[in-house]
Amino acid sequence: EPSKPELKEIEDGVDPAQAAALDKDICLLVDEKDNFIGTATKRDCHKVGPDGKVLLHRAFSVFLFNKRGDMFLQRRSSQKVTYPDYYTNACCSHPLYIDDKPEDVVTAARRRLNHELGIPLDQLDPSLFTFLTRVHYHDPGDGVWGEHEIDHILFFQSDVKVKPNSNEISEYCFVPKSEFNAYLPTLEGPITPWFNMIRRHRLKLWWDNLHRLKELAEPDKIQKF
Ligand code: DMA
Ligand code: MN
Repeated sequence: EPSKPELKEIEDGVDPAQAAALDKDICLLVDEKDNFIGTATKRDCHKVGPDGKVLLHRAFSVFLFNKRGDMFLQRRSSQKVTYPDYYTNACCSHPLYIDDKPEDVVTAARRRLNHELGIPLDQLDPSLFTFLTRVHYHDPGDGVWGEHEIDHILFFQSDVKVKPNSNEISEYCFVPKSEFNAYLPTLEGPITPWFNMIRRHRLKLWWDNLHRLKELAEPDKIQKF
């Protein structure tokens, strides 16, 4: 029997690689205490409902520093479905439901640093990640695609080889701490809400203390800034 041709719907204005992830990636739904309570597609986790609400899911944000202490800053590509062309920290994404279980956050961070920044996995030693805290935030984005996450904040400091993926990142640089405050206002584009929140509330403290981050970690806390 001849196989039935498979009709693929093309979503208006959504890049094919990004669209594929919207249906393929299964994210982790959590309660307000970050307990895993179920799963939903990346698409369903980022659609803003008619009431302005977005499903609460688990995420991570990596802040990457080289050994001199300069921070990796990137611009999200125009192909990103959420927050295209926004400036932000090195790498954000979601731990997924893989092999019938929730993926560990550091495993997910290594997977995405490899995919987005092109960093070889053997340069991403899990012991070099510091899990600082968790941030619960909601942002309606463009009104169609938004965020509502418990975001696990990870710092990573090492001299790594980067080869950014242009489907994810359109611009990037390492910013020295002494130039950061003067540099930000010169960027011709918006800054993501989560990067802004961390920047306002914690970035200076953590950046000043890269050598003793473990002492500042509050992994049990879920902050609402
Ligand atoms: C989602 O990041 C996570 C946060 C903290 C906003 P993202 O939109 O960059 O995810 P992905 O790279 O998986 O599209
Ligand atoms: Mn998300």
